[in-house]
Amino acid sequence: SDAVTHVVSEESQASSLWKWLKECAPKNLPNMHVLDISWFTDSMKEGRPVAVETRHLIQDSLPTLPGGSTPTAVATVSQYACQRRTTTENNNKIITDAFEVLAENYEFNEIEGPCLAFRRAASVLKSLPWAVRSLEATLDLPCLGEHSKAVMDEILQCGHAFEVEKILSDERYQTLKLFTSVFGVGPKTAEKWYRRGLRSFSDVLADRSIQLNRMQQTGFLHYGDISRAVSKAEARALRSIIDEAVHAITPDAVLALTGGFRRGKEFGHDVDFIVTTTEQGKEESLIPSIIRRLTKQGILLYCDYQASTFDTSKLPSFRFEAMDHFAKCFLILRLEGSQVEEGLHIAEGDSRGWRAVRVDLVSPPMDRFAFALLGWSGSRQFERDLRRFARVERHMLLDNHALYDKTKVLSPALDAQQYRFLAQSAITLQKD
Ligand code: 8GT
Ligand code: MN
Repeated sequence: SDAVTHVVSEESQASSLWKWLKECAPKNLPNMHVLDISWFTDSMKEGRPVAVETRHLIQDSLPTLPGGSTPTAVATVSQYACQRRTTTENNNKIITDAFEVLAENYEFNEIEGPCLAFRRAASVLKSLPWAVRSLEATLDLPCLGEHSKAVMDEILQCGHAFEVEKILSDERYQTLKLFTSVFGVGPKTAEKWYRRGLRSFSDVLADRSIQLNRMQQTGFLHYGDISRAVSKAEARALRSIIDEAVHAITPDAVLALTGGFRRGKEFGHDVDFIVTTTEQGKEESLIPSIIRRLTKQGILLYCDYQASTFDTSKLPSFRFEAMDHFAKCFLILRLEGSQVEEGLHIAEGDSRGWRAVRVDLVSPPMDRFAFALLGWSGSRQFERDLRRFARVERHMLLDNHALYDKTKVLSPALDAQQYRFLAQSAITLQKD
């Protein structure tokens, strides 16, 4: 934004920071202060932005070496996703798609270790700005085990891996994949249906002994729409709808887009928002009010509301993979074509003029906003590694509610030390 006056950075090389800034080419770059984190921590201590001193400045680096060549840094790839710069461009899609199939198959078989290992390996390959062409090129990369390397080698040699092809043509895998693609159907339910000999949606719907819950009924009803990706333009339209709703409810509402679209993805499976109010405590009634409003507008097709179970006395939670305690709701909204500037992302020949879209709202109290925003930005691997980095490298505990120093209790609001940690550990949001 051209309104930016101060840019704060930590642990980035002056040269790469300035290169990036110049690429972004904000009009007021000459008037911006480009500052080291010390300016920010000084300001936090003072409780106000302090005057910029020379020691705070990150100076534009010296010119590159004669001949225009820059020294080639030894490109070490971190084992932590939060320390890797990852763009939405995936140069190794053939390999990472294969890894995803293997990971998913392990997930269906409830074998956690190898499942995570393949997800981690895929995440490393997604972060590479180059395409892997030989096994040798991956020698220095972290998180690639024997199994991943064997699969990768086979793909590099013959374009596909036998093990992956076998899974893809496996009836059980295909069926579980199909069933779990329905909103409200997890691996357990899918497995149960498979064991009963059911293989298709019509098998499931014809089986009188199966009682679909409300979520699954909705899942089948809107299957086509929900399994179709949501576009950025549709996400923008939904943002306007939610924005209008929250501000009609309370003028001090705060709305933030999070999830995949916050990372810059072009498409997503849903749209995630954080909604809250600057007045602490007032956020409690916010989601119910939004739901009432959307119902009145006739655009609420499905709603699963979960009230807050947030209790500061019960923190920290040591169950990091668990859901957070904030009030939230999982919605399906009716989005009209007329509301989307670039038109709906629908199948050719679909002339309904509307589609159903999955929307998640989460509502943390304002003093937890930063943690909720970070926790919901994803990707899953990024979040997992950020927590692991906090634990292993910094002896801290991070979840969607707070960051804890294991040796002392920190204040709930983001203080200088916490900010420092977050700035240091999350060099950039992982874009995949
Ligand atoms: P997408 O394009 O497929 O929607 O990709 P995404 O936006 O990255 O995934 P998501 O499933 O919508 O989840 C967004 C992030 O929110 C993930 O990193 C996930 O770990 C985090 N998250 C929480 N709590 C919850 C929750 O209760 N439900 C969901 N769906 N995601 C949650 O921290
Ligand atoms: Mn999402």
